[in-house]
Amino acid sequence: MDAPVALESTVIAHGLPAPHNLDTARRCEAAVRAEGARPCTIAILKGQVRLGLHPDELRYLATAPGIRKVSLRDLPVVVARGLDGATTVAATLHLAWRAGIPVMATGGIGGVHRRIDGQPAMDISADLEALARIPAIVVCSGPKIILDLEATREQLETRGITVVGYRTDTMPAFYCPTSGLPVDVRCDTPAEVVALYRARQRLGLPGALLVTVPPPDRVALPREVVLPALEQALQDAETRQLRAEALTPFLLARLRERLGSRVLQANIALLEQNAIVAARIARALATAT
Ligand code: PSU
Ligand code: MN
Repeated sequence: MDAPVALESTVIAHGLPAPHNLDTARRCEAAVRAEGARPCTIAILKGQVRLGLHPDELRYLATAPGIRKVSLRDLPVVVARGLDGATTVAATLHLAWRAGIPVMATGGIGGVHRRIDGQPAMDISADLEALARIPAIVVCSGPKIILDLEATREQLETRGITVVGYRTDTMPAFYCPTSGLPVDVRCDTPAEVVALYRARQRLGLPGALLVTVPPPDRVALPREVVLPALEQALQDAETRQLRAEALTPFLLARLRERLGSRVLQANIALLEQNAIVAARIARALATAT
C-alpha cells in the first residue's frame, strides 16, 4: 500500500528558527514513516519541482540563505528562473494534487490578517484560494493565531471548505487549543474523515476537507497568554510597515521572542502530531480505495 503524505517546506525555511527547523522536518518525516505512510516534503530546487527530498536536500533547504517563500503566484517565477523555493500550504497543495497526492500536513494555515487600524483586511493568504479549489485533505491546527480568526472562519465557509474538528468541537488556533469558533463536523477516527472526503468527491465539490487538530495538551498555550504578546507583535509589524510575505514569518518570530521556548515547543509538537494524523488518514484512504 502506498500512502503518500505531502509536507510543506515554508515552515522549514521561514517558519522555524535553525536548528529546530531541520530537526522538526526530519521528525515529521520520521513520524509519517513510523505510521506506515510515505513522507513527500515538497519544495523547488534550482527550478525543479521536488516531491520528496533527499536528506542532503532537506538540510540545504533548512540552512541555505536566500530560499524564497513560494506561494501560488511565485511558482512560475522560481521554476522559470531556476531558483530555490520553499512552498507554502497553497503552493504545496497545488503541486501535491497535480502529482496525485491527496493528503497534506502543515502547522497552521494562512488566512485573513488582522488590521490594527480598523481598516478592512487586504492581506488574505493564497492558502484560502488553494483550499477553495483543490479537493484534497489538509491536516493542520487551524488558522495561525496571528490572524483574524473570525474573518478567516467566515472565508472558509464562503469558499465551501468543510472544516473538521479532529477530536474537538471547536476550531483550534495553532498554539491555542481553541479559537472559540465552531467546526462544521467532528471526527474521532481517520475512517470518519475518509467517509467525509468520499462524500465530497461523490458530490463533485471543489475545494479541500480541512482537518483541524488541536495542539497536544502538554504544550498548548492558552489564548490569554498569546494575545497580549500578539498585540505588541502587530504594533511592531505596523511600525515597520511590514507587508505581504514578510508579515507571517515576522509575527511568528516576534511571538517566539516574547513568549519564549514554549511557543517553539508548541509549534514543533503540533507539526509532528499533524504529520501523524495525516499519515493515519492517508493509510485509511489508501485502504479504502
Ligand atoms: N505553519 C507553521 N509555520 C509556518 C507556516 C505554516 O507552523 O510558517 C507557513 C505556511 O507555509 C503557510 C504560510 O502557507 O505560513 C502562510 O503565509 P501567508 O500568510 O504569507 O500566506
Ligand atoms: Mn499575505
